[in-house]
Amino acid sequence: MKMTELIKKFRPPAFPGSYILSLEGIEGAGKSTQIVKCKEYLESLDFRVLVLREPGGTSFGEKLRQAILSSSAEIHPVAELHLFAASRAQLLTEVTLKELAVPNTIIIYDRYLDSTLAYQGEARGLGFETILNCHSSFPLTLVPHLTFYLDIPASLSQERQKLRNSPKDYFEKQGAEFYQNLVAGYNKACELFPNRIVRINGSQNEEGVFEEIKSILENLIKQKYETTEN
Ligand code: Z5A
Repeated sequence: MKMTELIKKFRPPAFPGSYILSLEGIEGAGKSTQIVKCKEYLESLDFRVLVLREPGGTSFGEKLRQAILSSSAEIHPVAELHLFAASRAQLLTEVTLKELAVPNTIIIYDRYLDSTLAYQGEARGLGFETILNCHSSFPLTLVPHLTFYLDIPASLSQERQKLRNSPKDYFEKQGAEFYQNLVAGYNKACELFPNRIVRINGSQNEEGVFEEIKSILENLIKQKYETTEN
């Protein structure tokens, strides 16, 4: 299927008053840090908030996560793509769609489709069309209502990884070029989905990053109340 036709297939699920958000970015961009802050903030506004991580989030998905991230063998990019898609489909049906049916729920994804576009599509060289074609059947056509892309340069990612000083996983062992390609991949994803993905300057301090995210969340919530009142 052609790219223009393909893109039209991707839509957020329609559950009144409930939303999916996702946070994206290269390693060390600050996704986990900001997710904690978002959850706390949204709960203070009486939303029911669930955080899910990809790959993972179900017992099947966590086994896939372990298999990928601890792999000492090189995994073929097509195999990687299908493993991430399998974990995603399971998480959507086993958890996300059921939980979203409860009104006032916000599900925050720590990585989603844009990670596959950047990692497997760009850095692993499969191309965006291959990734989107693989996701062109339900439930994989579901996308978040809003995605925050925490934009940091590859050099800052390496610095933050060094500071953390933990053993490197499968992807963290890749070289500098891989990280440059990831940044290029995220930039392309932002161009492809300009209404869904909001770019945030992730090089600021934690509070600065959260202030930007919070102001966008405030707008989303305001819209929700305006829609409910009309
Ligand atoms: N992957 C894929 O290839 N395809 C797919 O479709 C999907 C995933 C879904 C999952 O790894 C791997 O799977 C991932 C892509 C691949 N690659 N890797 N590796 P993961 O979930 O284990 O790892 P991660 O998502 O990259 O998490 P991370 O490295 O922990 O990054 P983060 O959550 O964005 O960052 P953080 O933990 O919030 O912060 C990192 C450090 O920086 C920490 O010490 C913080 O205190 C510090 N930090 C955070 N924000 C700031 C600011 N603003 N200033 C200064 N310091 C900060």
